[in-house]
Amino acid sequence: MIKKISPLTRIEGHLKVEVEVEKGRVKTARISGEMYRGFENLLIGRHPLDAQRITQRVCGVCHEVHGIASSKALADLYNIEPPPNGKLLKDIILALHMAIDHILHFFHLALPDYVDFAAIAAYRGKDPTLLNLKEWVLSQRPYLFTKKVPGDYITDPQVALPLVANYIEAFDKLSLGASALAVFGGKAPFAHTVFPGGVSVELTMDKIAKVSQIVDQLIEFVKTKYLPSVIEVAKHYREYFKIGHGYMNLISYGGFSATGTPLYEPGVMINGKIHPLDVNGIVEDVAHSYYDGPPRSFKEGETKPHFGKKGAYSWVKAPRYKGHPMETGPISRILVTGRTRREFLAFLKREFGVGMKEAFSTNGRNLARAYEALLLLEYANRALSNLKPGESTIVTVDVGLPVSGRGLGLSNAARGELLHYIEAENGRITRYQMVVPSTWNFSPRDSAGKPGPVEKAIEGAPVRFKEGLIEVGRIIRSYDPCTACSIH
Ligand code: NFE
Ligand code: MG
Repeated sequence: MIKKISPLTRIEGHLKVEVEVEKGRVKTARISGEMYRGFENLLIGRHPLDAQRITQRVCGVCHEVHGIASSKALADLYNIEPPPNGKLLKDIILALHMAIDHILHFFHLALPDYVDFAAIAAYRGKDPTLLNLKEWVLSQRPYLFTKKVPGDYITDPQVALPLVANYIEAFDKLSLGASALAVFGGKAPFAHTVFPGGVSVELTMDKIAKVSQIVDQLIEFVKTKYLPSVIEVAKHYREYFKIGHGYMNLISYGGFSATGTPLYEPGVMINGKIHPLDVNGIVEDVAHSYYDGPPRSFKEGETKPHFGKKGAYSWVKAPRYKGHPMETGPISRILVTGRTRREFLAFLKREFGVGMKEAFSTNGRNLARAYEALLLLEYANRALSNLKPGESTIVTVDVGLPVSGRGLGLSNAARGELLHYIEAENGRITRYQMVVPSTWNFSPRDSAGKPGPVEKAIEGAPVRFKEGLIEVGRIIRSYDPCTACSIH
């Protein structure tokens, strides 16, 4: 029997999943990105610096990450290096953005898959915001809370109410985080101070103090609300350590190194074994995607759309590393890096008595994301204390320079590792290619017929409710899908 989710809600972009169900389990899955974007093509012929502004608009969820990745590719093209303050500020903006993106993912996008918000009807307290939500739920207006996919939701008010309260508080934390982003980014979303040579901000003690104070509040929220909420959900749904396994293949570019002690190391894990990263091993395959051409290195890639191509079923390309489908995300950075791998695995053992194999699961990914939010905010604090007010934050680029050459930017985003690549001739872009986290995770099959990482993770998933695919939905969401990004 073929069943589908289309569209998957609470994500950016248009994503469809079709599964073949046999004896109550998923046999095979196909994931389709359903809308062409064309950012790579529309950059051709433009001034290289336009790329940093335009690519930042690829997505409204991960709003800083493409700007920062592009600025790194452009710094390589122009052969410039930001001063220490400039590198620190880029790291701080990225870390702050990713931490609040993780909070948004868990509470506002994932939690409604686990908790029946109607439990708020039992609320007897005095908190005005919760009372407001109770009234809203009782009014039957909010589709999100009343018309749910059938499933095994948490309905016990004892468990549900604190989670719902944290869901509400998380909105305030997003706004708080955005106000810190605006201090160094000029505004949020879409920082307009980020340039190839650094960050154009006048660095003063009061700005550093303001951001630092917000980072402390976010750390408090992650420690006392976010991480405990994810742990609570994982304890309630222990079987999700066995659901959504996928390949044990991970890719990390390393990152957050401006303080001199990198938080993450570059590397790959293939079938559970770690190897050094070789960027030249990254190839994009379009056998089942709506584009023409053979599998090609990102350095030779192009984006020639061909809707309706025979055998194709997605606008997402299929990046492969030396032929392997690779998963990326907080879990890939954490498990590829020695120090964070040891610490995270010790945390999983302590809290749940599980190990490496169970880290590759729906719960494992959600826990890694919350764990990373804390790592990123603590890193942001270290980076803030390394800033030197009064010293330069930026070196400028001669925009009139008829630059020719190539530039590679390896960077990080909330959903995984992000690559931007530019080629220019006489001051005009001739090629621009992005290999984006959700492109790796949500890729379709490749020329060898190998399913993409999420397609693989869904195989074998239980389908326990006749109407709907709650288990499949939870697996997909543990990757924090962004179809806008994955197609770009
Ligand atoms: Ni549109 Fe994005 C992030 C990027 S996902 S969300 O994080 O890059 O691929
Ligand atoms: Mg691309």
